[in-house]
Amino acid sequence: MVKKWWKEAVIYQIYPRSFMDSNGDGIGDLKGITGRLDYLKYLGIDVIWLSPVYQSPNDDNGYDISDYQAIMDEFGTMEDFDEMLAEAHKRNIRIVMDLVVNHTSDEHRWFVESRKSKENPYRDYYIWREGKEDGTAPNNWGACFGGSAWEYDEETKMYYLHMFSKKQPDLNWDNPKVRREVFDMMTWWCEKGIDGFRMDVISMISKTKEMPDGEVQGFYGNANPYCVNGPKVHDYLQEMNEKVLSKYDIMTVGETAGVTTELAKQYAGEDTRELNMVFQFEHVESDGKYGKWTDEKVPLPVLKKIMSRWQTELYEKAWNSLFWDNHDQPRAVSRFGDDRPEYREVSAKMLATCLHMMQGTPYIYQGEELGMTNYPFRSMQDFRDIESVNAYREWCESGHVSHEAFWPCLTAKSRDNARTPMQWDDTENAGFSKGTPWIGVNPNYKEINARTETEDKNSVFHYYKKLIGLRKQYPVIVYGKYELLLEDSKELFVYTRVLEGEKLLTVCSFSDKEVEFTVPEEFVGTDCIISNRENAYEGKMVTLEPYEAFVLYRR
Ligand code: TEU
Ligand code: CA
Repeated sequence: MVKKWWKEAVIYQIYPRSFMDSNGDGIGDLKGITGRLDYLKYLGIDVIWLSPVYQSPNDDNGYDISDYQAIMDEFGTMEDFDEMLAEAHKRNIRIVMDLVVNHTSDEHRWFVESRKSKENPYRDYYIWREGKEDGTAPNNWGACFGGSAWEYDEETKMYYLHMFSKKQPDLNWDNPKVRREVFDMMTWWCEKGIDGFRMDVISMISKTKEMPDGEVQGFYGNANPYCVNGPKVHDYLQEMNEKVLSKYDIMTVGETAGVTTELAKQYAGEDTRELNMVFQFEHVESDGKYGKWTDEKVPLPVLKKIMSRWQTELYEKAWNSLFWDNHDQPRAVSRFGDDRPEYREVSAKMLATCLHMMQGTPYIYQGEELGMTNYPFRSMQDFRDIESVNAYREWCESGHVSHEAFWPCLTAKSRDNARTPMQWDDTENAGFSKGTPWIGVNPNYKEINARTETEDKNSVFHYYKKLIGLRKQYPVIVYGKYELLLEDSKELFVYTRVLEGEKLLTVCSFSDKEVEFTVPEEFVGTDCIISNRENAYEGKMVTLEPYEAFVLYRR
């Protein structure tokens, strides 16, 4: 397998709004990030993925961009950005930018022009259609954040397409001028010295020409067959690669909603000249009662099957990313582990072990390294996220589902779980801000915070630090071949990795009870390189404690 720096790296995602507020306005900012780079260096990560910091009216917290070459006022200035980049590079930390080019904000200059008239030179930068004869939307497609995917515009009496909120109109990638503008803008950032792009919903940039009604699911028709993995997506990515990406030593990761292992071999193939790796979503989207809203846990055998398929099918063909959570997902320990006080730390460490010993580039979402948990929401007033707010309106206030039935699902899955402020210490507002934070701080910050954990060698933080170190030390963790053991076990996730003469065995219990486990013969008496239990494993027959995890290594 070809060696690459980005295959060996560990990436840390920062959601700037919630990371660190330097000036007391309650909103995280760039200076705040710069001030915490030493913390990230100490943790040992190599790359930061920075969620959007561009100018934005914040309908979707920066994923609605009104100027790609300016910094959001609340986050600081371009000078602050340059300083952050320089300080990161001094510490050998690279910065990967979020590239949101499936859509812009409706306040972007291109869209302001586009909606003015049918003849405007920017008209064709977006996707405009006439309504049906009776004046209703061109088709029945629903948007990801609720409502129709079409918005009527008075000015020209036509509809524009928005797959997300109505303040996020989709760009028309079939227009070569749009592609040129985007590639020029990317080049500008590359020339500045950034180290890569995480590409927001990049699998959605190409739409079919025909736009028929979609199959009704919930309240609207499903647009995905016409908008996800569309007819020209690979052409456009190859063009982007040729014109921009191939000219720089950068890394790229595509947020490829709807990707399969087959498609990943094209998006992130070893030699397909598109992207370096993808985010796949099968393991975080295999649940749902009301659309994505559910309070049920994915059964372990299902989870193992999905993760293992990605491990084996991409081996030596394409590269994958590894993640349990991000700014769109609930907290890992609350969702896949057990956030009850007695199990929170041990299960957070177990989940980290399970993920970091796999093949792929691991991503740590801010606060995951502390075992931060979901937020105890009390009322709708606590929510900030447009998706959560709209969902409550669409499912509950409309009378489709009772509050009692929907509430546990909403609170379990809301994106706001991930967006509460980073917990730095046990002072007011968890040390995040001297003002009033834009979103509530999780009340558990007195116990769960970076200061306490950096001082305690047995903390979740130090466990992550150790896992990152192991990845640097053992090539088998990066390049080894994966094999799942005990496929049908409902409690244990066990797998091996093999590279030349080296072999790893990873054993993780997802159970809150004791589980018996027999160590495979070839690993009896070998080295335990990490364990989340005080008296590490010994012998052949093992009684695993709740959420126990360990890794054995042999030559
Ligand atoms: O998310 C893309 C996406 O597919 C989301 O619909 C995701 O599945 C959903 O948020 C889960 O509830 C990206 C960004 O990561 C997200 O923050 C943005 O809101 C979205 O694109 C629009 O830019
Ligand atoms: Ca601030």
